Amino acid sequence: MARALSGITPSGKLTLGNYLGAMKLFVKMQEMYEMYIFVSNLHSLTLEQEPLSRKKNTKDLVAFYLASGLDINKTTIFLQSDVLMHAQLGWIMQCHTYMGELARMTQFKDKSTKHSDNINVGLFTYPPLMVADILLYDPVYVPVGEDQRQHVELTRDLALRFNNKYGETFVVPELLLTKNGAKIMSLADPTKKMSKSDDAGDKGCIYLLDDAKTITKKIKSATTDSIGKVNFDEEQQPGISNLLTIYAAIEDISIKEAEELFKDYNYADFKERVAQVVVQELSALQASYHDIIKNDDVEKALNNGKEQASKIAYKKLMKVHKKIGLGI
Ligand code: ATP
Ligand code: LTN
Repeated sequence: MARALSGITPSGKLTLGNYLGAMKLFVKMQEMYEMYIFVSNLHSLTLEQEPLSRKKNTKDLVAFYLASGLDINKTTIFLQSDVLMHAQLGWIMQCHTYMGELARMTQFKDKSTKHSDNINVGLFTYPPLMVADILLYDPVYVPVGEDQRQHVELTRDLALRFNNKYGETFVVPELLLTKNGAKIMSLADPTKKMSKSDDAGDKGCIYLLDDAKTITKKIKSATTDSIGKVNFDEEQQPGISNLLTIYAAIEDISIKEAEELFKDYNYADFKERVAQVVVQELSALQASYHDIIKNDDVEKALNNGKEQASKIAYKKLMKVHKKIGLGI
């Protein structure tokens, strides 16, 4: 089975976007690939967050991986900080990356504009750490959203650069765009991505732990348009298109099928129906999340993940050390 690897950063409360766009996809992928899924908590240090909230977001992320259906017999789930080799290969990768390459990264430009009071060096050198996260495990595929494309391209460049300079060391991974998973937009401003670290996002975001009343209220007040017909048209009707995307992703049907289903609905009835399926899906997810927390399943998964991931990462790091002349 080919290997695939991805991670999510515990930078805030998880949203419906993370679930439909990433987690649900990982669950499907574990039937086809040998999956490595981790919590990129070292990356979360680039943005300010209270330690207790980082801790809770981290534990919740693992609990939701499990609640979504990731199975530790098929997927290795681990914390980035539990596998010390990430930081070490990250340093080695920094020393093979040019300033110009990092200065081009649009995520750095976006995040440093958004968080102009905290432009720390880590925000700039984050991509070589992501390169290390990937190359330690030799995955063939890296499923991520469009926003991570540049980072995966850098990973390919560095893998090739390293292999050419020191001899075959890393598998050159391929980007697997998660665009088949849904891209969920903010309910308040459907031209922007629903994002967990968006401070103004509360109204626009459905959080995975929101209760039924809150979810329904948010969906009912989602921004739409004055056209009055349920169509999928991201340009003219971004709000309605977003709700169709959410419905289709939850029901596992195509957007076309969802469009057909609702073609005679008015907006109020359509929103009502979307709210129902979201509430239904998230109630089940939440029930499973609470069981997982209660049974210490997070700790079990992470102990197992740490051990398995460390073995592979250690072997790869030692190979790198040898190639570049560390040690005698
Ligand atoms: P941040 O606000 O910290 O950038 P985020 O909520 O945008 O966080 P990430 O941690 O960057 O999420 O992404 C984790 C995974 O979830 C990625 O694979 C990403 O593509 C996916 N994802 C995040 N938001 C959405 C969304 N709105 N729609 C679809 N997928 C999403
Ligand atoms: N940067 C990613 C999370 C991430 C990741 C990775 C994804 C960190 N390291 C390695 C895939 C592979 C994000 O913020 N979405």
